[in-house]
Amino acid sequence: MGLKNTIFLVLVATLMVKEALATQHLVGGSQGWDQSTDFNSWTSGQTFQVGDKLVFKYSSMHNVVELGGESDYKTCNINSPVNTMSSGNDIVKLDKPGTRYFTCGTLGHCSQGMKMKITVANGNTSSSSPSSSSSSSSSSPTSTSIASVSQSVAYIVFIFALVLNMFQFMM
Ligand SMILES: [Cu+2]
Repeated sequence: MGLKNTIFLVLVATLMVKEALATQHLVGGSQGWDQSTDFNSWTSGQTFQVGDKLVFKYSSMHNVVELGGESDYKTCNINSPVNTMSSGNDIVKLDKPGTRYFTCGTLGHCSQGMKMKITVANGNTSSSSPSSSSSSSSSSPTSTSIASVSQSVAYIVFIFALVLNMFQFMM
């Protein structure tokens, strides 16, 4: 009984830590994916880490084209895209570190500045296998303030769960 509870609580705490570390970035903030949005200033206020997600919200006059590299990005060449999305509510998972390039495929929008370049940092590198011990997820590096705040909340929950279990063993 006690052991089952411990395993359960450790699993819950591990999930919470991982969830707290993954951020969903609403691209462009409240203005969304639009040619009036200043994407340079938006991206400069964000920290992108592996496991995070980008959420593109936009009207039907736009779409999302992921470009393969810097030269296509600079010249607004959308003829060899890596990926194209057009649902109006697209989610892009940042599954590996590196630079990614996005623009809009509507004629003229890229040259009007509707494009962004993001750098994904290798954040939480703990293995994704569910059998990994809880200690691996507690060895994350210190990062931005928002991430570390949510991280410490998750820690408190985790420690609380452990203490709660120790009490159950003593009963
Ligand atoms: Cu557009």
